[in-house]
Amino acid sequence: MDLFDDLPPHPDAAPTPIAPGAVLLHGFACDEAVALLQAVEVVLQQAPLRHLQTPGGYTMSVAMSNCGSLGWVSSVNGYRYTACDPASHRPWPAMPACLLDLAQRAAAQAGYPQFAPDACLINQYVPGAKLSLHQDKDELDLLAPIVSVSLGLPAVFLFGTSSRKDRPQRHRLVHGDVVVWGGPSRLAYHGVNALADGTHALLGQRRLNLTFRCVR
Ligand code: MD6
Ligand code: FE
Repeated sequence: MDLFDDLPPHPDAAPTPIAPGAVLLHGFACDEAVALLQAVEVVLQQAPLRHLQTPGGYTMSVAMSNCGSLGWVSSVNGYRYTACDPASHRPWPAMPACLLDLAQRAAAQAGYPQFAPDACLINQYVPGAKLSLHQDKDELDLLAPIVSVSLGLPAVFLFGTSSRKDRPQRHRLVHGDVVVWGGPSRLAYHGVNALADGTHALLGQRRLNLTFRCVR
């Protein structure tokens, strides 16, 4: 038992490979987090967070919105990407330059130099909110990676294989961590355990996750 087991890796820690094609960049977004959050708040004024329905008839505990030319939505009719926010019937807000820039730098760092995301899903978790194991497979371009940015409260991220039966690995994601994930891992099942109580200096009792995708 090591006294330091519970400490997050230093932001300068070397990237942790989590599976073939998937890497955790510790603290990659830390220094620019305030600017990212300001840009996200502007997006959320145009396209507020909302709790979507699943095709199975559940209301998701995670609140969602989007920016970019396409946004991911779920309803009792299924999952899909849309050009307009179904709540306002207006196009999703444009992807702020600072978000796009961060996503492209993270992808390049992870070995995906040509990443051109057209969608950014914004997920907000409060204590108790969780995301069940799922695959992200609604994107046409399954060769492009997904870049996932964690801000605010820490979460336990579950990362399995492309078979739902395999027991997932668990990774603690803290403020500023970025996971880039593609190649052989692109269709891995993944999810987020129920968020623990806590208060983050910038975000209070929340975790925000931004996932950048290339849909078309
Ligand atoms: C989250 N992330 O971390 C949820 N999907 O809040 C995802 O569902 C996810 O982090 C695809 C790739 C990376 C992800
Ligand atoms: Fe996902």
